[in-house]
Amino acid sequence: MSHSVSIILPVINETFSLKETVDILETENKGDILEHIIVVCGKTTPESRAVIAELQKQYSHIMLHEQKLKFLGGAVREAFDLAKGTHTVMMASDLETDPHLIKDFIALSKKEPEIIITATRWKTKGGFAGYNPLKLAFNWVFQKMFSIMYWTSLSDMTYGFRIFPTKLIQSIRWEELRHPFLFETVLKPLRLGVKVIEIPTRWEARKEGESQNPFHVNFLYFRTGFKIRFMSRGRIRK
Ligand SMILES: Nc1nc2c(ncn2[C@@H]2O[C@H](COP(=O)(O)OP(=O)(O)OP(=O)(O)O)[C@@H](O)[C@H]2O)c(=O)[nH]1
Ligand SMILES: [Mg+2]
Repeated sequence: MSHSVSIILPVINETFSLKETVDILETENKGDILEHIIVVCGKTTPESRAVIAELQKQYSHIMLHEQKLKFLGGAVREAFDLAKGTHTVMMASDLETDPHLIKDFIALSKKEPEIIITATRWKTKGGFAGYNPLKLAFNWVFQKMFSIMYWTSLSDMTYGFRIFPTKLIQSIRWEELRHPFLFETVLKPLRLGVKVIEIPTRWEARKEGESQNPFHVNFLYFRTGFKIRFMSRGRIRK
C-alpha cells in the first residue's frame, strides 16, 4: 500500500523557527512528504508571511491556507479536510515539536498504517526545558487523571504532535476551536477504539514569538475530557 504524508504547520509569529522546521523535514524525509499545509490567519505577522513566500519559492509542495474558523483548532481542522496524503502530521512551527522526530513517526506509521503515533514529553529524562513549573505540575496531575478516566497508559494526551491516518481524522466530527482541540484529537480516536502509541521526545520552549494559549484556556481541557468520555460513538463520527 502506498504511504504519503501531509504536514500541517499553523503559523502566527514564527520566522526562523518555521524555516528550520521545513528545512529539517525536507532534508530528512525526502520522498515521503507529499505536501506542507501552512495555515495562517489575520494575526499572522508580515515577517512570517515573508518567510512563507520564500519557502514557497524554495519548495514546490507548500500550500498556503487562510483559515476561516478561529484559533488553533480552527486552523488545524480546516487543514485536516485539505490533506491529500494517506497520513497527516499535526505539529507546531515554533520548534516546540521537534522536527527530527518526524522520520520516526513516518517509519512507524509505514509499519502500522492504521494507528496513531504520538509524542510524549513524560517518558524522556528532562523532557521539558523552560516549561513553567506551575503548568508542569498541573500538567502531570491532569495527565494521570485522564489516563485513569480513559483507562489508557498514554502519558501525554495534550501535546499536539502526532501522525494520523488521514481517513480517520476526516471521518471524525471535531468540535473544539481553542487549544483543547489538541486533547480532542487523541480522545475521540481512543473512544473509537483506535490504537495509539507514544514515542518519547524532549520539549524546549520557543525562542521567538509568544504562545497563543492564554492561561485560563487550560481550564477548558477538563470540559473537553469529561464531555468526550461520555459521548456516544455515533456522535463522534461525522
Ligand atoms: N494559523 C494559526 N496558527 C496558530 C493559532 N494559534 C496558534 N498557532 C500556531 O500553532 C502553534 C502552537 O501554538 P502555541 O500558541 O505555541 O501553543 P502551544 O505551544 O501548543 O501551547 P502552550 O504550551 O500552552 O503555550 C504555533 O506554531 C502557533 O504559531 C491560530 O489561531 N491560527
Ligand atoms: Mg508553542
